[in-house]
Amino acid sequence: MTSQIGVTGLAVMGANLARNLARHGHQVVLHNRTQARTDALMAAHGGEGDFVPTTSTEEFVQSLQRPRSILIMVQAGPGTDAVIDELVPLLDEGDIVIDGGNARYQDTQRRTAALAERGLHFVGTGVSGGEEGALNGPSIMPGGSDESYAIVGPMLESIAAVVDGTPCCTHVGTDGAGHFVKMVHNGIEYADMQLIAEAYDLLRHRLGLSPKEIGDVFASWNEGDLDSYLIEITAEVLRHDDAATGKPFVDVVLDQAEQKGTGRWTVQSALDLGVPVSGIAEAVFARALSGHAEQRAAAQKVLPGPQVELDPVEDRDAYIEAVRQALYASKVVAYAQGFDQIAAGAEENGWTVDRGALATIWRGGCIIRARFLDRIRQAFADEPDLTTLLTHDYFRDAVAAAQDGWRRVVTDAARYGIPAPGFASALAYYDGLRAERLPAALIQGLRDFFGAHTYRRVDRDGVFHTLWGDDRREETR
Ligand code: NBP
Repeated sequence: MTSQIGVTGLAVMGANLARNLARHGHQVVLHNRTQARTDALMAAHGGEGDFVPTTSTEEFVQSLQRPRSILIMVQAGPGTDAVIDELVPLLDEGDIVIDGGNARYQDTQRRTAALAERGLHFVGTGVSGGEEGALNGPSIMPGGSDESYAIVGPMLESIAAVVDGTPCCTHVGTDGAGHFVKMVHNGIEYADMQLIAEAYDLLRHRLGLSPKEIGDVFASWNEGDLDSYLIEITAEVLRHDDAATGKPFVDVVLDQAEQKGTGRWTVQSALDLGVPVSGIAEAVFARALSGHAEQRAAAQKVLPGPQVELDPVEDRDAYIEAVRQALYASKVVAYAQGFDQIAAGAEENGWTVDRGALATIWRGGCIIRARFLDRIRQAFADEPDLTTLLTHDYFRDAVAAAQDGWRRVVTDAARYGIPAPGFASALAYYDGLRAERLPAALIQGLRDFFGAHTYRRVDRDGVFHTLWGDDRREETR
């Protein structure tokens, strides 16, 4: 299906999405605050399709047929509000404003409500895949009303990545749902990268492999269950040598990971929802720790590590397999936690989010694309109300099979003082989930002791308090 759309914001993402839309036969009306970007796009790629460049917001809006579909691709936050404020007075009832930036989902809820008051549709849309995906097929997560999806959905589906004949674009839910799931997607991406980094670190510092050798290990893992974009590019980055020094590239990069904020938002939201996304949180905190250069420099000088010699690893291949198992099992935990957060967010906000459909559209186009997501899609197809991915037959058996290696690696990391917070916390989560009794009972006792916070009993209904400062009689509250 071909139609017309306006794109405002022609930096790297907007320009590439505009080109992708034009290549799929849609007429694309172009606008950017600074005219030079529109001119540059026309000069370099104007011949690729049916573009209509405009020089002002008024001309942009007037060039679009009603109901208008307008995609905003500007810097998230105040930039998006500034563009909306400029556009809205010029729009007519029924027009659709799509925000493809990395907006906070609460901002999207606010904007949806404000535009609805003026009879306008707002479609907060997650877009993943970076620059390359925007041009050749991203994974697209639109929110908004059914009515607006009926109009813009086919256009967005036409430019999305395609896996097994299915476009990587689905109507996620109303108002902020699209940006919420994009946020969690990014959180999962943080966890994925942290786990990959821990696997690398163990192979390097426990086994003594070179970056190139580890790159080969990752390339071989990419042939199996771990087959994914991130594992594939890990092999590439590890095999790369720095042109200036001839050293492994990974050795000349400053070891301080940066972040733009979606990982932090994911954890903040998870805290509000009470969902333990420990894998994502560890990844966000590990990046934060890496950036604390002063503390690290001070600690390196004085904090002793374990006083043990590195035991030689007798079976190198078995150790590599154990690390693969730790990576795989920890990854299942991180994804399970991310999907739990999506379920909780949907419930809290009144969205109907189909987790299987999300796994389906994350199979291609986006940064976390992986063969593994097809298993997740299947799990939710088998059991749409699955409480946790970890109990689905496939993942239960896969993690059980990986358990020995996972435990060995976490033990080893602790013994030799190699930080592996993602592997270790995922294992603690797994053990916490399956434990028959948790020490939470003691915590309840302490809370009752110091604050009369009460507790429930295993053998009787009701709420109880023990008179700790008195004769320790138990009262019913
Ligand atoms: P940037 O995030 O770098 O934003 C640059 C664009 O925003 C330019 O077109 C700029 O106009 C415009 N802009 C700004 Br800044 N303030 C404005 C304002 N007050 N009024 C009007 N326009 C304004 O561009 P990007 O990297 O292409 O990303 C666009 C969006 O897509 C962002 O929200 C980003 O988070 C999201 N996203 C990015 C990726 C990625 O991989 N980069 C992936 C997925 C989503 P100017 O030319 O006049 O300065």
